[in-house]
Amino acid sequence: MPEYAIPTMQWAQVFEKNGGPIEYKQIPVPTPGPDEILINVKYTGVCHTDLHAWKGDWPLAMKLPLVGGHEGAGVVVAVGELVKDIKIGDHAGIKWLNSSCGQCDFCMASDEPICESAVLSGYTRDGTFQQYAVVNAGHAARIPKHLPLDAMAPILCGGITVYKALKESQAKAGNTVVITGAGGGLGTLALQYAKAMGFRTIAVDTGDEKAQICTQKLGAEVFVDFMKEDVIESVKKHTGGLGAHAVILLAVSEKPFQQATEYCRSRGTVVCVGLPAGAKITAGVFSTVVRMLTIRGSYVGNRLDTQEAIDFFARGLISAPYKVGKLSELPKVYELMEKGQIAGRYVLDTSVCAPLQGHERDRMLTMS
Ligand code: 8ID
Ligand code: ZN
Repeated sequence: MPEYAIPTMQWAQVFEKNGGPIEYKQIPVPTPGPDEILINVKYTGVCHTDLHAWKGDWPLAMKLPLVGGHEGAGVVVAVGELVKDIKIGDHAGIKWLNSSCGQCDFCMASDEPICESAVLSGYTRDGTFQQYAVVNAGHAARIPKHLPLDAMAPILCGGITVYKALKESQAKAGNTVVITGAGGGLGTLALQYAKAMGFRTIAVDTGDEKAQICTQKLGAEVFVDFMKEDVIESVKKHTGGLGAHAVILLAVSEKPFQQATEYCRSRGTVVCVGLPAGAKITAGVFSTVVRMLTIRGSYVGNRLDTQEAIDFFARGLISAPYKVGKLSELPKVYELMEKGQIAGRYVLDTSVCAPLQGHERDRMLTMS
């Protein structure tokens, strides 16, 4: 078993209050409890959830000060005394679910994301925007050693979440699924999982770069630009007038949540995944009843969804775009994300941490 020298201090991105400065600084390395492991995070994805957490725009209490992040892929460097099946040197991942009670009705039914005592990485517990992070061993994702950890990181929230949502959609091979927010982190992965699962896809987002990626690289048959086109009419036109069999709502905007039932086919399913602050989903009761529509929420995935999502990736079926930056660049990533300017995911390399240079320090201050 290889031994790793674990430092006492490490680099992290920390904020003390919602919307306040994000400080890139050195903090102590955490110690794992008896049923936990310590992971040397090599890469962490930046999910829009992390931006919601920094802003504090959800009705859900969080830890402060906080190290955000919940898509961390790395190497196990310490294991608690009760952990038997994970060894030092293994590759493992940290996802949104950091632990759950294991005893409630939901946990017993493998529905641990809705456990009321769930601990959330980068929200109620420090997450992956640091070089060393702790996770409950039972909830750590097992990552086969031959898989690249940078491409793996976005699978740990984005991949699992969209794979689960596609399963919840009840779509069958050959059905058409609309992905709104298709050019973003979750959306680009959703197009790839949908393709691998045998679904046809219509991508809804905006801009030439996202249009090109969605149709040329990710398998969408049609791209609908929500800034230029009437989404309801376009989807109906491309589905023979009946609408799509399912809609996966990933956009961080309320409007698509208001429109979705109008272009979902009778008997179809609308799956809410994106979490725009304060948004509501509305649908006419009459049409929901007489068209037998299903509207449901889908929230990350359980441990089996996790391993299945990783397995799709391991079999070479999932290739979504991502850019790699440094952990120190997190505020810049939030700026780009807020403007909708990231096609795919931004992944941060946590191994190249060093004190900030003058111009980088100025940039951090503009975010406060
Ligand atoms: O378990 C869950 N339910 C879960 C898990 C992970 C993430 C939910 N989320 C939530 C996040 O908190 C966030 O609210 O899913 C949402 C999307 O996360 P993301 O994919 O990480 O965000 P992004 O990369 O910024 O992509 C958002 C895309 O939506 C597009 C943007 O152009 C961007 O490409 N978009 C917007 I904003 N408005 C749109 C509209 N009206 C739109 N696309 C279509 N129509
Ligand atoms: Zn996420």
